Amino acid sequence: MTKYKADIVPLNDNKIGTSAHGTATFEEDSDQLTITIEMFDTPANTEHWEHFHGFPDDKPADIATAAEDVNHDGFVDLMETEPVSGTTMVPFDDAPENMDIPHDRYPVSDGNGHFFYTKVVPLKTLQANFESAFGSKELQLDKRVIYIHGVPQSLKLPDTVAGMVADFDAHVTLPIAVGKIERVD
Ligand SMILES: [Cu+2]
Repeated sequence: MTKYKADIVPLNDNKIGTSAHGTATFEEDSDQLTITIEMFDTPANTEHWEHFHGFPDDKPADIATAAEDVNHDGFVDLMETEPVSGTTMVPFDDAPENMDIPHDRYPVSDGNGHFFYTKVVPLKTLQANFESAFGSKELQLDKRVIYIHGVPQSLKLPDTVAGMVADFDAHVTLPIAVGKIERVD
């Protein structure tokens, strides 16, 4: 069994009015990946997309910070995270192994901005789909970062905030927290 964890720290907290934070753990054995994510102080009563992001080559991903706000609109949007964090890879939704990203089957926070997510994923299925998408079946979790997304539609976003994915707009994809996944020995 190989264990990984991530300390998840706020992003865009000065704009969204709450500092989302939490932890994620990943336990990988030969045929299962067990994922646990607990978040606090996210925007309340809101669906939160969550994924690991990374680079398809061997480059390690790093977390985005305010420095990634290259258009200086005060928000680090999804596109601005890509130079340091790479692309969206695997969702933490109702079926991570399917690697289906744009949909509404992600966790929803309660009235206090809390949610708890856990899922046992069939590793072989996930690895096969990961290889189809990115050319390698190795998840390389210690080279990935976890992103939590999502603010209410009522939050006013300037037009400069990008992040439309399929039918979902920048409110859904705006990053609210991020953590580097590290191996635990
Ligand atoms: Cu994501």
